[in-house]
Amino acid sequence: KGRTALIAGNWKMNLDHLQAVAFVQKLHWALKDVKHDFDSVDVTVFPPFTDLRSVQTLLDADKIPFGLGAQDLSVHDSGAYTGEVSGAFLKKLDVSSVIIGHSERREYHAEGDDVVAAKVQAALRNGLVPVICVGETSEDLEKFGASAVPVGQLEKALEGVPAGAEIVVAYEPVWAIGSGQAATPEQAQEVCQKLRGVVIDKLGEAVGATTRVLYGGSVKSSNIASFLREPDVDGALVGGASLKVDEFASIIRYQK
Ligand code: G2H
Repeated sequence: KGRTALIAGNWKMNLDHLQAVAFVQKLHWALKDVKHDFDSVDVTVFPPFTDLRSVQTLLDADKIPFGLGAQDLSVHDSGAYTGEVSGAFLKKLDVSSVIIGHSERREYHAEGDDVVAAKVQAALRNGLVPVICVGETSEDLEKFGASAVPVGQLEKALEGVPAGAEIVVAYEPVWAIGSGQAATPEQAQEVCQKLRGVVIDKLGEAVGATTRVLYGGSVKSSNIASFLREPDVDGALVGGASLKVDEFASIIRYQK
């Protein structure tokens, strides 16, 4: 495929800053033992905001080759927006990427496609790679099939994004999130291929060829290899299984 796999750990609202530091240290050790080759896979962790400074300090001090991501950002860069965190602040903490449009934000915080598109713009404006999440609910699946809703969501998220922009796309069928019921690799491939088609249409052939399209939803060590074998699946956005050191280390060490 020519694209380095990306294993992204979305911790959601789990692990406080002390637990986060201990976790990253343990994970690094678990991977060191087997002389993990970090050239073949990129690892990024997405802790809660309150952990970012501590985790950044640790990654820097111990030269741990994990990327640091955030789970959300404001559409604004600064100002009177109580409770919000700006992309500019994240960038100053060496955060490299930010999850946008996760179904939990869409559902519990009423974030629609307009907000998602504005957040994608805010991320790019601040030099952050947006990890744009799309996916259909089980009702969408019944009514429209698997790909119509995620394709529509991605088209809207990419409106106004300049050709050549660096993005990551994550296909997360809502019915597969935290349910233990992952999509099949074939289902994931079918939708990920269509999503890559959207990236090609909107941002050009070259960006489409290098953009990483991830699968997310009940990924674990026992199914990761089957997803990564698919030609258009370039990695995984991992929730529950990214909170267990041994399990997450096994996912990172997946064998094709
Ligand atoms: C989907 C995924 C991570 P889980 O939300 O983004 O969570 O792996 O727990 O299904």
